[in-house]
Amino acid sequence: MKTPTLAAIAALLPVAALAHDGMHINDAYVRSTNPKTGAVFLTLENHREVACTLQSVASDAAERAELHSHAEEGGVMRMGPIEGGITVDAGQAHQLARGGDHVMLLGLTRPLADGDSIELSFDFGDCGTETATATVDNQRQDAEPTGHGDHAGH
Ligand SMILES: [Cu+2]
Repeated sequence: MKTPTLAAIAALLPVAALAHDGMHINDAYVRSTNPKTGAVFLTLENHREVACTLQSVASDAAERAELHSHAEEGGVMRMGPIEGGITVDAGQAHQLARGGDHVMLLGLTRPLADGDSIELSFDFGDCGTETATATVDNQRQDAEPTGHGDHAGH
């Protein structure tokens, strides 16, 4: 168990010195521009000494959560489920960002508005399970490498 005191100390130390060697989920936020679906963006940090794979995500806020990516097919950007999860090598980070990988929320149990928070559970298989809170922020502007921010409503 992490205590606030340990977390505060850990924040002052470089990654390699962290006592907590699990997966970290940083800077999570949600975009939801229709009442049925949303997309979650965040950064995965692997503080372990082995590669870890995000296998699935669950949330009480939606009937289903899927790992999605955007990919170009014949000049058209399409999004769809990621086969085999998202693997983050030891000591590395992987960003889920607009126009790229994201967690898709399907069948929202209630419409989400700016400022709402949802809880998410991340299954990393052998690397364990982590939870995170994500706040809805439809105003946020990330870098959008594909210019495809309006695709499918997110
Ligand atoms: Cu999607």
